[in-house]
Amino acid sequence: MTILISGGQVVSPSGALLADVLVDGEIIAAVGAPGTLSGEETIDATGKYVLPGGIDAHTHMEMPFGGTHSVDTFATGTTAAAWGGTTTIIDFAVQAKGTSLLSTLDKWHGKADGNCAIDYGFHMIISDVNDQSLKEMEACIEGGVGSFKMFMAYPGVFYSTDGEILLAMQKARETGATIMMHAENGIAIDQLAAQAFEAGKIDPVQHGLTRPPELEGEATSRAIQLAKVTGAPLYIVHLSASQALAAVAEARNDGQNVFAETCPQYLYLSIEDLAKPDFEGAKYVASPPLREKSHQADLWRGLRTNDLSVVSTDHCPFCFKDQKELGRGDFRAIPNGIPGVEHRMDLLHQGVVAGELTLGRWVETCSATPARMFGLYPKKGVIAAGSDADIVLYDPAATQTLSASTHHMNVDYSAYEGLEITGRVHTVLSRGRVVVSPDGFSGSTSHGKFLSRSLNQYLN
Ligand code: DUC
Ligand code: ZN
Ligand code: ZN
Ligand code: ZN
Repeated sequence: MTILISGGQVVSPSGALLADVLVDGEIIAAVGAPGTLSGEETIDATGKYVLPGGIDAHTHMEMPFGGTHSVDTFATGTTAAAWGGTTTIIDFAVQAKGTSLLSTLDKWHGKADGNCAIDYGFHMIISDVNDQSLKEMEACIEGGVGSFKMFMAYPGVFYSTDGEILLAMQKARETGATIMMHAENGIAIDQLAAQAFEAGKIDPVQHGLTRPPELEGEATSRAIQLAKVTGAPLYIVHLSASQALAAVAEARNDGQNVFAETCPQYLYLSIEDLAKPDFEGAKYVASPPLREKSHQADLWRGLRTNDLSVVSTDHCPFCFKDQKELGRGDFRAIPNGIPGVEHRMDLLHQGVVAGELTLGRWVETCSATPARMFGLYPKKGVIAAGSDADIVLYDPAATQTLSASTHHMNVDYSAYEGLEITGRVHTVLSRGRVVVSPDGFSGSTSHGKFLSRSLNQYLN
């Protein structure tokens, strides 16, 4: 069956252009001047943007953390993603200490395969660096997982020493893999957190106060130096602080292969949210923590100048009731994470409305660049003949109010409760199938396919 998407403005990193898009089965067959193509069915996109489907390169569905697990399953989380105009996620398989990377990958396939509404891939979290893990990095790459996250935070859990990071980076250099880094100095942070707790400071805001931005800046700089020594490409995940951004910008100016992502929560929320009374602040506990508002302008600028190349959500939902509440009495026990997979396209479109980003940059940071960074281009990330028909019709004139009462994520609160947004997803196609329309969700949680990715296409 062919579908013509007619009359819309097709948006790419170079801007917006009136064009028609012809979909044939799962693939885009042609992009042509208005009125030059025809299809068996037509979707009228007049007044809408026609975007390549969003790619959220950082999500955590069903992730074990601190004795509990994130509450979106692959089924609920990918359905919510589709509602918000995201047609691909890259989630993280998490190696537990004492287990192998390959058994971890099998385990994550077991959770996701057959249970996703949109296409999905995996990164691998390495938390046990040993000869077997290093060897198995090669098999992961063969299996379409060529990006590996490591942690400079969480001593005793996910943490790797500088020596371990060096070894994994050497392997990345050898194989073309990308090392993704959670850059916070966890050794120092754990001391500060213990001191605060012993002084009777137990509220959620302490989570932010004991993880100062300087310790993100320091870890980011250290990761950059380790990457330089080894020659490995480095991707800093969830960058939140001006200090870390400055380190990334300097490395990029020096010609190093360093990339970074930020997340909507760091652009819109702040430590003032963490300081909300009556334990409300727990809703905003994530790591790195929400910062002073003064960091936000730097992050928007970083997105404009490409020192920040990607916007991902770090979607990691824990319910307020019974999960965030585990940390009443000790902020250190609040599970870390903020839900957001549904709202990334909207929140960044709001940046366009506010004059922070161009339309082209919106699509570039939310779709085209993550596709290239993680080996999915041009199957994903672009509206062009031959690409998968992952297409979003976005209505820039519609308005909406974000709320837990209307979102589709399986979590009992919204970090953006009451926020008014100009713009709204109208229709979403995943590989040619209409999965969201004004009539509602018409997809299926068996539709999504595993994406075996190639290596970072900026470098390989
Ligand atoms: N880092 C993440 O990327 N996600 C959840 C928790 C964390 O520390
Ligand atoms: Zn599989
Ligand atoms: Zn992290
Ligand atoms: Zn994460």
